[in-house]
Amino acid sequence: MNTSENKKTIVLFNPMPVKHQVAIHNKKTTSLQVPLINVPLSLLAIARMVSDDFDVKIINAVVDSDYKEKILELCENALCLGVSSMTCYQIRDGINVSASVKEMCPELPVIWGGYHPSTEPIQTLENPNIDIVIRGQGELSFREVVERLDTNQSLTGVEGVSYKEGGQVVTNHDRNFTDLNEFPPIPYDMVDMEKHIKGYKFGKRCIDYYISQGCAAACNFCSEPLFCGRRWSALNAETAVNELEHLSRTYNIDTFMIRDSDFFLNVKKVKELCSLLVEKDLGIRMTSVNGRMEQLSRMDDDVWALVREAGVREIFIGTESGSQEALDAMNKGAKVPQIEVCTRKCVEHDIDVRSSFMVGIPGVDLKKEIKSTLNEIHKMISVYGEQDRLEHMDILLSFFTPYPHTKLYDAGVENGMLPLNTLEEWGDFDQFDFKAPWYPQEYYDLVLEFRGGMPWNSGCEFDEWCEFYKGIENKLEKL
Ligand code: B12
Ligand code: SF4
Repeated sequence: MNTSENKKTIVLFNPMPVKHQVAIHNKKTTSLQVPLINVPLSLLAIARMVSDDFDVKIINAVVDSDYKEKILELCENALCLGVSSMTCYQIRDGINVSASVKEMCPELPVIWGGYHPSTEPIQTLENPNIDIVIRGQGELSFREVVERLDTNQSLTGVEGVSYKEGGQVVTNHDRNFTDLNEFPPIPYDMVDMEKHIKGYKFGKRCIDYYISQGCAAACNFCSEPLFCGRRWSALNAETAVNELEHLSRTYNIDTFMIRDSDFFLNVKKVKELCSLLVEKDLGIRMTSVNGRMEQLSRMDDDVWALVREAGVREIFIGTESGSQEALDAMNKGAKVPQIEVCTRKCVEHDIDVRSSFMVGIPGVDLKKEIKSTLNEIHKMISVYGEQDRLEHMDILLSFFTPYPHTKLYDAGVENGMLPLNTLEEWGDFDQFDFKAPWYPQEYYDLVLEFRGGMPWNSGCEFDEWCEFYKGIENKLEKL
C-alpha cells in the first residue's frame, strides 16, 4: 500500500466525443439536443476503486483546455494512463494522446476501457500505443490491474482483461457482472463540478447521474448486449435517494440527467425509488430517463403518475423506426403502435418526450422504411402540436451507424458496407450522418431536409410544419 506521501499518480482521460464542438440548439426550448458537457462518470466509477491508494488525476477533454499538455505533464511520473472510449471521435482523440504519451514515456502502460475497446479488444490492442484493454464493467478489473502494475506483476488471470505479452494478445476470461451496490459512491468531488454543471430545459444546474448499469434487451444494432451480456444491476432505492439528496445539496443541483440504459426494467424498483423520492420531497427533477417503449406502453397509469410525482420530467425512448420490418430487423422487441401509446402516456402525465429514430437499416425496404418512419415522427409531432406543446418534445433522427460485432454491422457488410479493420478507421468514421452504400443520394438528402425542417431544428410552428411535411411526402412519392 502507498502512504499519502508516496502515492503514485494515475492519469485518467475522457477524450472529445466529437471532432468539433457541435451544440445543436433546440429552437423550441433552451436545451441542447446533444449535451456534450457530461460528468465523466466512466472515469469516476473506476477512480473510486483506487483513489485511497493512488493520486488519481482526471482530465476531461470537453471541459479541460490544453488537455494534451496537461496529460503529458502528469504522465511524466505516473503509474499508468487510462483512456475511456465509445465508438466515435473519442477513439481518434484517444489514439493521438496515447501516441504522444508513449513517445514521451514508452514504458508507461496505456490502458483503454469503455464500450469501444470492450467490444473490439483485439483490434484496439493492435494499436502500438495501447497495452491493456479492460472489457465491460471496469471497477474490479481496473483495481486489480493497477495493483499488479504497482507491484510489477504480470496480468495473468486478471478477469475481464486483454493485454499484450511478447507481441501476442492475451485474452483473459470475462469477469462476472458485479452488483452496483458493492461499489463505493461515485466521487463527484474528484472533478471540478462547477465545470460540469449544465443548463437543461428544466433547470439551470443539471448534472449526470446513473442508478443502473446494463440492459437486458438484445437489439441488433446496439453495443450494450455485447458489453454487459444482457445483465443489469441497479442501486438500492435508499442509496440512490441519499446520493441524489447529497449531490443536490452539495452542488445546488436542480436537475439530474439520468444516464441509465434501461431505467424502467424493474418496475418494483422504479416504484421503490420513486416512492422514496416523493417521501423525501427533494424538489429535484430527472431528465432523459431512458425507457423501452415495449415496457413503457404496458406500464400502469399509477406508476406513470408516481414517476411524474417523483420528479421525472422527461423520458428518453428509443423509438427507432416507424417500420415494423426495421424494428424486427433490429430485434427491438417492440411494435409500431407502441410509439403512439407511449407518446400519449407522456402527454397525459405531463412528461416531456425525447426520442430517437434512425433510418437505413441494412436489408430493409428503404422507401417503405423512410415513409413509415417520417410518418410516425409526424404523428408524434401532431400529438404535441395539436395541444400547442411542441416545446415539450424532441426527436433525434439519425442514419443507421454500425457498431463493432453487432448483427447489423454484419448485415451492413453483407449489403456492401466496407468493413472497419483498424482502430484508426473506427476513429475516423463519420458517426453523425453515415451514408450507407445502399442509401441512394436522393433519399439521403430528403431525410436531411425533413430533419432540418422539424420544429426544434427549424423553429417552425405546427401549421407550418404540417405544410412542410406534406411537401416531403409528395417528394418521397415521386422518388
Ligand atoms: C453519457 C453518454 C454520452 C455522452 C458522453 C459521455 C462521455 N464519455 O463523454 C454524450 C452525450 C456526448 C454521448 C455521445 C454519444 N454516445 Co453515448 N452514452 C452515454 C451514456 C448514456 C452514459 C455513459 C456513462 O457515463 N455511463 C456510466 C459509466 C459508469 O459506465 P461506462 O461508461 O460504461 O463505464 C464503465 C465501463 O465502460 C468501464 N470503463 C469506461 N471507461 C473506462 C476507461 C478505463 C481506463 C477503464 C479501465 C474502464 C472504463 O468502466 C466503467 C465502470 O464500470 C451511455 C449509455 C450507458 N448507460 O452507459 C451512452 C453510450 C456510451 N453512447 C453511445 C453512443 C453510440 C454515443 C454516440 C457515438 C452516438 C452517436 N452516433 O451520436 C455519441 C458520440 C458522439 C456524438 N455523435 O455525439 C453508446 C456506445 C456504443 C459504442 N459502441 O461505443 C452507448 C452505450 C449508448 C447505447 N446503448 O448505444 N454519449
Ligand atoms: S434497449 Fe437500448 S440499450 Fe438496450 S439493447 Fe436495445 S438499444 Fe441497446
